[in-house]
Amino acid sequence: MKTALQNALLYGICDLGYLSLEQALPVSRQLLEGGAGILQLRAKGHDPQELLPLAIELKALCDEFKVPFVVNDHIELALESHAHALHLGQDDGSLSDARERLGLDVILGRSTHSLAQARAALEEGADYIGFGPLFPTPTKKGRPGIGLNDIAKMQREVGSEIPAFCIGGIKADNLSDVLAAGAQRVVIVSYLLTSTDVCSSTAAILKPLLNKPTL
Ligand code: TZP
Ligand code: MG
Repeated sequence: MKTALQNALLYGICDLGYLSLEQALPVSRQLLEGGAGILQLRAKGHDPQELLPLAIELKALCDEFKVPFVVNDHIELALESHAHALHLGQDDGSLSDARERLGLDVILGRSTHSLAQARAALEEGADYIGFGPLFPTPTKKGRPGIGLNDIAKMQREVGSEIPAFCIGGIKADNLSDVLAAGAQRVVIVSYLLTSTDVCSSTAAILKPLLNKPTL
């Protein structure tokens, strides 16, 4: 799955802040049919034990599409669902502890909110990073947007070593600005999950990502 991670340009999230449990699986399938190259289960405020059946279904779905399945925050849930990856925020514990428990094959992702944090995540052994939020976003309330100015530098220093996904407030209207600033890969949550046709919106977002020049 590490090769699949290298190929992923668009990171989709099954976020239970936007989707009901009933919608989670069919909408995730639409994200993957539209071309998302990696899929995360994000379920803030949910009891991780109750998420196990969904996590197992999403893992099987991701296996079908040969894309990595990522569990956000919960190491036990990642272990029990045999997720390909675990994503940890800045306050979610050390990557080396997670690596010890999960082994070398599991992909570890880290959220970063500055160039310094992006550099540190690379040092710490992250397999990929999220970088943002670029713009303020209701999906991550209370965190200011970091803007576009550091993307090119982050891309050169960190994104040349591990996949770096820009995140936060990205939608069809501002994607060209984000790409012009140097982004190579993106995570998009609310714009895709609130779209009336998730599959076509995902495919439309993917197109310019496939055609962008590398730095
Ligand atoms: N981390 C930084 S911004 C963000 C996360 C999880 C949310 C991104 O969601 P959206 O809806 O695409 O702005
Ligand atoms: Mg977290």
